[in-house]
Amino acid sequence: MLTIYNDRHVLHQGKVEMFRGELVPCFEVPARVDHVKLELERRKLGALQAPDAFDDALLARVHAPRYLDFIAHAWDEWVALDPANATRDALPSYWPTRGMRTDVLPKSFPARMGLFSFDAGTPLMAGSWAASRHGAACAWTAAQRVIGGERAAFALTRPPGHHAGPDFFGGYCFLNNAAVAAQALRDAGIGRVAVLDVDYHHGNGTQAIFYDRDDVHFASLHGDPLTDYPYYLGHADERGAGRGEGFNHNLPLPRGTGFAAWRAALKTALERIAAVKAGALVVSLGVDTFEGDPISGFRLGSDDYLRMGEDLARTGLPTVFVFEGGYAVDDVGVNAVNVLEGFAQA
Ligand code: Q9C
Ligand code: ZN
Repeated sequence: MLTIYNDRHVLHQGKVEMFRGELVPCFEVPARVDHVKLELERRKLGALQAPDAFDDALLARVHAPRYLDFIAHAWDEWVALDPANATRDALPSYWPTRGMRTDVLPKSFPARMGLFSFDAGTPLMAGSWAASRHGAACAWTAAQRVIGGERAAFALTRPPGHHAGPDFFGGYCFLNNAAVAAQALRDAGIGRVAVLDVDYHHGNGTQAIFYDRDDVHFASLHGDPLTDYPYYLGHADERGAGRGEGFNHNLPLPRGTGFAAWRAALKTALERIAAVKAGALVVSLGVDTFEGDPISGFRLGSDDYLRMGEDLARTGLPTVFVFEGGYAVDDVGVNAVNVLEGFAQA
């Protein structure tokens, strides 16, 4: 499968994230992508291509200008607070809650950092912006290849994207790569695009970006937000708003879900995608549904990812795969590439 890759992802390399009251080493590490790349090369599964030149204005198709402006300059502002910050990752510690103002942009950097985020698990460092925008460029380029006639293309990138919303970061994500790809497919004239999110965690950012739109259908299979991150979104009764009503499809599943039940939910999601007459598919490909994942609760085995790929291929839709989560680092390569191989061989 044609894979769009760039090595700038290593510029984003968090030291620590807040987890249960302490700062612990980051789960989202550069080695995740290295393993996928090695496995693609080992199986000779298609060529690796660099992303095309990318115009940052394309990011403003899915993100708010004041958010992009914040993220692009956040590291410099963090270091300007205190030169000693240069050796520390930036993390938020204050958030506006119900009844507080988000329309007035504070001058204080920590206050803005909280306004534009929703957790303390997403460290930002010197290379986060560069890595994120080159990652978005990979997703955009993968969409361009599919527009150009490829049956499918894979954006092998990190940091992941599906938790990043119109104006917020979180869940290890800053720019929503899948949304950038979906918007690119729309801009090329595909009437309706489906985004299918198979990451263990609900794609709250992608849902938020497209919630009131009927031209991008969002479907997500994920750990039930009653028990799992991101907790405050991803319930089955979130069906879209306004014109977008009926074009948001959440399928929360309990912790411990194995492949048989997961696959039945996938069938339900794919039937709806066919019913809404999507002309292209973007897959948010997280493999943190794996039984060995350290932060997730489903029980998919490595071979199940081959079947997943086969099921996705049977949609017959031009497909952009975008890499998302998956933290069992040694297994991430085999599991992600199994999906791509199952797809390619179906
Ligand atoms: N025990 C992605 O997979 N931490 N992001 C949750 C729960 C945040 C995951 C900890 C997980 C974010 C792209
Ligand atoms: Zn995830």
